[in-house]
Amino acid sequence: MIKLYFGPGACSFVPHVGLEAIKAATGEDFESQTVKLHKGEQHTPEYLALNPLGLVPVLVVDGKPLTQIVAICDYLDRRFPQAGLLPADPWQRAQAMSTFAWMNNTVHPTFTHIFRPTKFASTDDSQSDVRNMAVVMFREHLGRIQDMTAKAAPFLLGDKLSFVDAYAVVFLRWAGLGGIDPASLPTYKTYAERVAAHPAVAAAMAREGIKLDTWQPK
Ligand SMILES: N[C@@H](CCC(=O)N[C@@H](CS)C(=O)NCC(=O)O)C(=O)O
Repeated sequence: MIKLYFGPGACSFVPHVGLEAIKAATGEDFESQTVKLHKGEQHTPEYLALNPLGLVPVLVVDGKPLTQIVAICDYLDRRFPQAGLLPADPWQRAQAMSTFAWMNNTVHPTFTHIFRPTKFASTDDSQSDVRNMAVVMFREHLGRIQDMTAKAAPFLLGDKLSFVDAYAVVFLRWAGLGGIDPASLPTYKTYAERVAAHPAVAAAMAREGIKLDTWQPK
């Protein structure tokens, strides 16, 4: 049995979408458990036993925990290749992993500096500086993703939904929360609306109780 621990709207959305796509393609069902990050549920002894880093996602497979999005998604794709969540061709797969790794190790941590500047600086002024710099960097990363979405056909890797599409949706949602108007990224926004309409993405959004549009003008 497979079980996903996820935080609504968090990066755990990426494997969550994958599990929905796998269910649709293979019939393999999964269990899920919400971790309320704002309530600190990631720091309970029970959760830390699964992931000592106190982060979502965790995928538990037959009672054994697996952490880190890239590792979880690689595992899911190798176990359920029928879902087509990553390319089968070695070169195309490596190219997809290159984008996926960049999203996970660069774009994602940039947003962490916006959302939790207290992790990176100790005074109000320095935290505000960290946040402002990170907004500029995050906007640049989103511009790079928008360039990719301009070539999406209809998804980033071609005709099949993949993990990088799910990550792209996460980032556009975070952009709105970080004060970046998604209307300033029109091609990306149109692409994300298309991805959000995919049944696997819509099912994961419904379970998490989230919407694509998070932007609130001041
Ligand atoms: N590199 C990790 C990043 C995981 C991560 O940053 N998770 C965030 C949510 S997007 C989290 O659990 N944050 C909780 C906290 O910081 O307390 C992965 O790929 O799984």
